[in-house]
Amino acid sequence: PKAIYLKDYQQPDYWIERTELTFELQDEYTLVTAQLDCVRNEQAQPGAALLLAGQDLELLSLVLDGQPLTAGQYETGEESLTVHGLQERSQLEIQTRIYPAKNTALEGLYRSGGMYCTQCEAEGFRRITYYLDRPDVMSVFTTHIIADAAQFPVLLSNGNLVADCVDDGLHKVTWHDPHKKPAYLFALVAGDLRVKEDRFTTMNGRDVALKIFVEPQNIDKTDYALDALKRSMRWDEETYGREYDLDIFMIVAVDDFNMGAMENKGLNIFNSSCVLANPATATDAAYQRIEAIVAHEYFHNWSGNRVTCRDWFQLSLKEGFTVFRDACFSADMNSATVKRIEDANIMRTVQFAEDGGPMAHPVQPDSFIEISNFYTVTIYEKGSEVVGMLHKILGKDGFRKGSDLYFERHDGQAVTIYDFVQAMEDANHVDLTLFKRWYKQAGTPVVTVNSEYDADAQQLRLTLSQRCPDTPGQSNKLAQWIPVQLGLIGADGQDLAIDVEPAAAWTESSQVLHLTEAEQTFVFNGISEQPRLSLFRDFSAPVKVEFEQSADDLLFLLQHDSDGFNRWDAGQRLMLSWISAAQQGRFELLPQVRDVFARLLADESLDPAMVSCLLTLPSEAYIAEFSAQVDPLAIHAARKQVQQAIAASLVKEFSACYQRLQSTAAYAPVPAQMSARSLKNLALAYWVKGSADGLAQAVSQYRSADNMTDQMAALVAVVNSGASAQAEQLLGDFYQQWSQDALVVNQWLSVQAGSAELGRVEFIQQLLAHPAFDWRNPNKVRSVLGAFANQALCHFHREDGAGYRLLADAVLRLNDSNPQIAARLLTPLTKWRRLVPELSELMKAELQRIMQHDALSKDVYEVVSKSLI
Ligand code: B3K
Ligand code: ZN
Repeated sequence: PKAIYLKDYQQPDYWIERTELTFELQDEYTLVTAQLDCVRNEQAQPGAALLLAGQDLELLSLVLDGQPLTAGQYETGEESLTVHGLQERSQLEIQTRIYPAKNTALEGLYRSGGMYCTQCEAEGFRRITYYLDRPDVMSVFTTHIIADAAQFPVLLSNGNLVADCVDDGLHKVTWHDPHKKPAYLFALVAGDLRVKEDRFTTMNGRDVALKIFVEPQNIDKTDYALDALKRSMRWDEETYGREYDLDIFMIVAVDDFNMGAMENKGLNIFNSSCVLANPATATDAAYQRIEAIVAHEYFHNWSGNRVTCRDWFQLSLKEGFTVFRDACFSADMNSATVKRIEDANIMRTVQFAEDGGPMAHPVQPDSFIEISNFYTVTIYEKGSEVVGMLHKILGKDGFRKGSDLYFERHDGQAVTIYDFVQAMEDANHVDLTLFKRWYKQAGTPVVTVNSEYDADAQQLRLTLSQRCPDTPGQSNKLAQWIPVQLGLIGADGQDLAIDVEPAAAWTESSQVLHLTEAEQTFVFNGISEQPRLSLFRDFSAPVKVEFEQSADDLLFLLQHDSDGFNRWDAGQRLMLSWISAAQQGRFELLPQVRDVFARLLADESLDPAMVSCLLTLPSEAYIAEFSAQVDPLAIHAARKQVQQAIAASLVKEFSACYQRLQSTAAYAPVPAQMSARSLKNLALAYWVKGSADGLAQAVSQYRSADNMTDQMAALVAVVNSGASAQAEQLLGDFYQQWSQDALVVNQWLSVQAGSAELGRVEFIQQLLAHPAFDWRNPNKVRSVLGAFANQALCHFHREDGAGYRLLADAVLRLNDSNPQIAARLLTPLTKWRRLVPELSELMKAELQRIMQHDALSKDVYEVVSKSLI
């Protein structure tokens, strides 16, 4: 397999102005006829050949400007079709045959249960017909679908429905999308689906029909997504001035789907796990995920669809920006601080790990072998953080001016990340040259902090220096523009007034200090007492910070910092220090710490979800990211010891907090209730570990719960308590109750597979053989193998390497049927270099075994080969 480089980008020789597709869905196969109105690019030579991409297609016929083509006038390659003899304007008609029922890769047109659906991003459209399958080729699409009327009462595509009839047992429809778009946004759905409908009136009075299509048994699970959709539409009008642009907006839920959802123009297709919910089957966390993903896909209508990417190296142009947009939406709908904590957690555990591993790449990569491998936390979450830093640097109004200019200037175009930055620069008259390094340099910058207080001069000198470690193919990195949001806190817990030199490095409105050089010293004047430093408030930059602060200072910040994010961060740093002390056999929970925790638990003025965050220990993966060499078994044991100590010393407080938050109100997925439940269930989890009463209460909550949040939290608490008889009983009951609901069964699989108590290798093998498991369904694969390898770390890292072997076997098995999922599953195996030597060798050996397999997919080949360099 060969790499593709950003530097080789060239416009295509032809554009496709109009695309007319006809799909004839038959039992065994589907016939696709494509009429393409091609126009030669002004930059191309007359007579240039037309080079189209195609994959797994049977070519039936080719007609150019009315003349059937014969050998010599075209050539087919492994994954291409070259056509000669085009004029400046020509019409090409291509007929192909495809086999959706055999399509297990879930890219292009495929069958999922009784329905057909598509996934075309990034390069799936070429599995439907030969095409200029690249995002800079934007075309107006008309789609005809013909299928058996009894089996397929619902036939959908992008845009507006312009014809619909039944003729001789065949259902025939035509959809027309007036907005030109790249092929990756094309979609088709066929099935026997029910629909939930609503309407939305846009800010300029346009009446939009909203429709969610689901399989009949799921029609009672659509309310929340519909509500989230309407809130998203309103929010985008209010926050970005962006209005929806078609008369209809559709969402379809599909069970077999490689990722969360897809923003096809006017016809979003969702993994059913990211859209379907009712109180009995979905947890609060699932509701929040649905809200975020519905918003994300909707927001793409402007950031992605109206303005799209020139090429796939610009992927973060739409993904980073759209994640930033959905994060702000979620922050506005729920607790902003809790949302920020969740996002920082993902950055620090998953993204920092990617940055420190063999797949590290910049937000705008230079090359790739398989684009599917680049839908990463770096492109998405770090991309969003970079946009967020622009927001901090330019301020809310400046950012909005920039986004207005961006949308206005580039509407209908396929552009680059730098076009986005240019709009921000032009609208604000600033020079962001230095800032752009965030897009080109991979790796997590490390900021070192030194401070000196001079009581006589009443000055604080703060020296910040930055460095960025080498990453594959990149060394000697330059300083980046790092916004450091900060506060100096006095003994009374109040922020001191800031008067800093150089004054130009400070932005008062956002309380941001601009670090732009490798090392800089800032002098704060008029500081009458030694202050405590609160740095990188609100996680103002995605960096690692080296800063020694005493346990006393951290405990103070945990209680008094006016910045909620840094209260949490101080607590996490304390907990990390305890866990590392426990690893060295010298941990003890100090009485003053215990008292602080007790006060937090009893403080009714605090947001319960926030208290829940404050008292949650860093995950094993998070701890690993903060360790020089990773010993997963030692981390597991140390964390458990700290957890046990907290549970044991605060039994009364946890039980009291739990009782206080018991509620008789009917379940609703609303912020206040969700917040209370999160603390209640955290208290329960600790209480269960601390006493037998807690266990009894968990069993009782399980039995009486009328919603999945409480039922699942109780189940998890019992499973994690180690009370194996009770756990087995409840898990059995749970399966009995829910065996008919695939999404709930997936939760049941993942609770077990991800559990330190249960997730042993032999048990995972049993789950893989369970009737509820199915290798063809990505959600099931993630629920068992993803949960095992990413959460049950003490079993995955078993000393004899059996956990690694299990995962490698699964990767090889999926390599043929679904390469995208196979490559995703590999991620935990790419981290071998950071492990203790014994485990490192075992893990590397599994990668080598995969590498030796012949017929590796591009997806798996890229990840394994890069991991072994
Ligand atoms: N744009 C899609 C992701 C497509 C992934 C293709 N392998 C979902 C999203 O980010 O909104
Ligand atoms: Zn997206």
